[in-house]
Amino acid sequence: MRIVVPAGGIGGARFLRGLKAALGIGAPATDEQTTVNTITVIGNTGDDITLFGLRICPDLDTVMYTLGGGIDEEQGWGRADETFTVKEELAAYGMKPTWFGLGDRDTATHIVRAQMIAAGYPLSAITEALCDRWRPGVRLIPMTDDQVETHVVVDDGGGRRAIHFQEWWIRHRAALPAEQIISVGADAAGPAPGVLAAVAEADAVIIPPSNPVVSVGSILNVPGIREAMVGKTVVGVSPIIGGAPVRGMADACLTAIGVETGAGAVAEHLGPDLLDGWLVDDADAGTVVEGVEVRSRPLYMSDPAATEAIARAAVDLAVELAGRGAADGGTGG
Ligand code: FO1
Repeated sequence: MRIVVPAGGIGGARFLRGLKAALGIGAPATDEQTTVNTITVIGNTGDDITLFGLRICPDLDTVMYTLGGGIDEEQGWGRADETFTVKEELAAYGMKPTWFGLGDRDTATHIVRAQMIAAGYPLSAITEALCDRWRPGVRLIPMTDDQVETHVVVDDGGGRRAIHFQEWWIRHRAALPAEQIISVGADAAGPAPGVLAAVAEADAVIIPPSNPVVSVGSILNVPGIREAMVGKTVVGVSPIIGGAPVRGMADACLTAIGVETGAGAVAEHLGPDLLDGWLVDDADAGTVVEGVEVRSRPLYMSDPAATEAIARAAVDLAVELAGRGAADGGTGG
């Protein structure tokens, strides 16, 4: 099977580890294995930020490190065995900002990326080059090679102003009420090379439990990507369980765009025209979304086996719905 996964950071990366296991990717090939399963990840680049002359791509790096074995497991972002000497030295020079956790090992990734940007390489080529080292076992393509950044409009008493998503997320822990969340540059952006072809060739699109606004939402904001997916069999995994996000602060993002923090509300927000299937946790078993096949099962990615089972269920639902679509002559979507 060829699966396309639009993914953000921590939740998406962890889900992808389970999806690889469910599809036998990375496991020793068995001789009875007839079909080759592949995963193409469309990575969110809206979190990207330029700091100290370096271009930092948090969600691309989180997927690359998590699937490549270099992630700080506890944090879910950044490198294992990390140190912060460069960060401390920058602060000693009075360099701002000091709120961003710039790790020394991680900085090597940002230097390679900055050097390749300076040499004229697009982000998609740079990501491919970085993945040559990490071998994540999936094809990782940024959603676009153009600059798209998520900025958040806040008013903390000093008047309305837009701050970078990372400042809102890290410095303010998303506690500053967001009046607007904007994908700056999205309208002028185009899908990166390979994105639309991967979606067209996919047997299914699986939307992981990433942040539906700033991760999945940013990817769908790139003109052409959502439209391409509508025609495919799409199954999503709810990032909200029992009215609360499993991790991170997706509720602050949903509130900012006027969407209720609920498994059903997120599916409605993503759109019944896009979603064919939606996995919700047993806590949300009664969820009904018009035009979407809702199934409930445990959704806590509490360990690798649980995550693999969730991914397996998403794939199985996609296969079922694709078959149903073929049966009634539809193309899914
Ligand atoms: N998240 C934090 O909460 N604090 C940090 O200091 C931090 C630094 C950081 C550095 C590199 C990187 O790739 C990710 C980093 N993150 C940090 C996560 C980052 O904010 C992600 O964009 C969010 O977790 C959303 O995916």
